[in-house]
Amino acid sequence: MLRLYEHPLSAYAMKVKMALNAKGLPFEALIPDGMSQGKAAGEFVDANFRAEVPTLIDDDVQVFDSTIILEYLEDKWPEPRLLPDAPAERARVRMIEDVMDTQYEPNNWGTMEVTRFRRATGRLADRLVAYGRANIERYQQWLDRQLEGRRWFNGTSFGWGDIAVAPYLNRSAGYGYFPQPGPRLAEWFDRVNREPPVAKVLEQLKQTIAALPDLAALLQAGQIKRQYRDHRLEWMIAGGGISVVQEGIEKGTVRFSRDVS
Ligand SMILES: N[C@@H](CCC(=O)N[C@@H](CS)C(=O)NCC(=O)O)C(=O)O
Repeated sequence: MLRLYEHPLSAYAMKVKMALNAKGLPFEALIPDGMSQGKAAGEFVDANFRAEVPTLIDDDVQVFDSTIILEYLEDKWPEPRLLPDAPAERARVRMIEDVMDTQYEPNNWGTMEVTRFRRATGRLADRLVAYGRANIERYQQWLDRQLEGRRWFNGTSFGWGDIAVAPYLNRSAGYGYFPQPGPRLAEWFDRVNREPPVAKVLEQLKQTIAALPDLAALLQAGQIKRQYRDHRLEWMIAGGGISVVQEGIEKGTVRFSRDVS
């Protein structure tokens, strides 16, 4: 059976689980031990030296990165097709996915760093939260425009384009940032969340959020060391939180990406 190293809060992992569900592929979901401290080891790290979820193991095939995993699934199990047929439509969907993975996502991540991990207080916390919120609103307006004349991000039916957006919007909704009612995005959001491959993953997300421990306390106690990487690190600096990065390095609560050994 397919094995997926994942975490229920990871929007990247949610993309893959939604695609696996949409294709009707059974899989075993595993949460890597030691990941939150940057101490993961074993089969997971053997398959992905970056030690990031999602990572898929299919017998002797090891695939990391959510986009590449979706491509692998589509190549190996082409039916039901998740990408649209026309080259221009495929390119459009892939651009939406890239924007969500790299530019939208850090706003969710940064909001969590401040609100759940309490990386900042007072004026700095307010500034960082406002920065994330303003960006999310702007990207949601952009997403709304992408739906002009379309029922789904994928085109005429649910597919890859919708799987690329749904996890991130649901993570934002967890902070109270719902698409504004009325326009296309809000209607799409209700529609996509009722799709069975999506709904199943959202149920797991809901249960995980409801049972979250005090993450800031675990961070302070040295039990969590967070990965600050590329777009996320840039978010923290551009949003005005360079002191958060500096303090995290000094206190050992921030780490950078793992290199190949
Ligand atoms: N580009 C990767 C990004 C994956 C990623 O950043 N995953 C995070 C969780 S959301 C992770 O595993 N970080 C490593 C860690 O926290 O130790 C993808 O699309 O799969």
